[in-house]
Amino acid sequence: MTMERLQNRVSRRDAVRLSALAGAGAIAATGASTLARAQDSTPTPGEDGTPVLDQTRAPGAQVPASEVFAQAYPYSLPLLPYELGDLDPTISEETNEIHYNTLHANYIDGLNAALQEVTVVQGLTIEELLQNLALVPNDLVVNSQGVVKPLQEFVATNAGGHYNHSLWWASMSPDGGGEPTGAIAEAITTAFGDFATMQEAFRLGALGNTGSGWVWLVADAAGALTIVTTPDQDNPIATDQGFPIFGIDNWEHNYFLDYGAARGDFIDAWWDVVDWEFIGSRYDRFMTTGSS
Ligand code: MN3
Repeated sequence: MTMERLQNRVSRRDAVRLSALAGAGAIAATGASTLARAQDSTPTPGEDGTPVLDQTRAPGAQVPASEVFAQAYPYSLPLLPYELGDLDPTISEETNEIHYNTLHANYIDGLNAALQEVTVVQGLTIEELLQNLALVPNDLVVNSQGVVKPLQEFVATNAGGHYNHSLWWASMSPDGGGEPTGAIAEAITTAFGDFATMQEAFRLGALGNTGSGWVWLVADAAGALTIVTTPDQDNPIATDQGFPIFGIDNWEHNYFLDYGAARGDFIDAWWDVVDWEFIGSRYDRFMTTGSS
């Protein structure tokens, strides 16, 4: 749907103050009358009455990387155990600087803004939120850039963006590289035959993902591994494609400065910074707890 058509769909009927959405449970219980009363009794902030998301950044908010998947709203950037320049030359400081401080931070700001009034999901971890996106009200809202979308879509994109990038940073180390060991290594051999075949499958997955997106190693409930791709910031948990053990961000912002249009070269080079210790632990934890 074009932006113009989407905006044309914004009518007085849709113009519900976000504060009226203080919990999907309340809305589901009381139905349209609650929304109608809120509309009648409160001024509407958007130009055409569409609620505006207040995207105000909490300055300097960061959480230790080990706690990012246990954190509930408001979400924050994971503190990295390495400097942004430490992954050079595989990924330059300039690329990581924009990626971490601007792009990842923007997803967190967008997510926190979108969930300000949605108390029903504020106690959820980022993983639980992706498993329960249906709890988020689906009324149209407008963000700080003037984009109008259902609130649930804003949350899905920004929650995926936060989760995906948190996993991205955690999956790398300046001391990375080499080959996996332990249970993850055995699972890779079972699924692909050998490590090199899995690497090739990653490259082909990334090249086949012609737009912006991610290529993932996912596990099913029994721990069996496959490679899947997702567009944009979709996360395999939300799209029911398995549990993401790790993924490679193949949006152009992640490689264009360092590799130009050669996405395949970036994927091949990335294995020099992959942190198999983290990934092996994540796989082991998933096999015992079913989560991050
Ligand atoms: Mn990215």
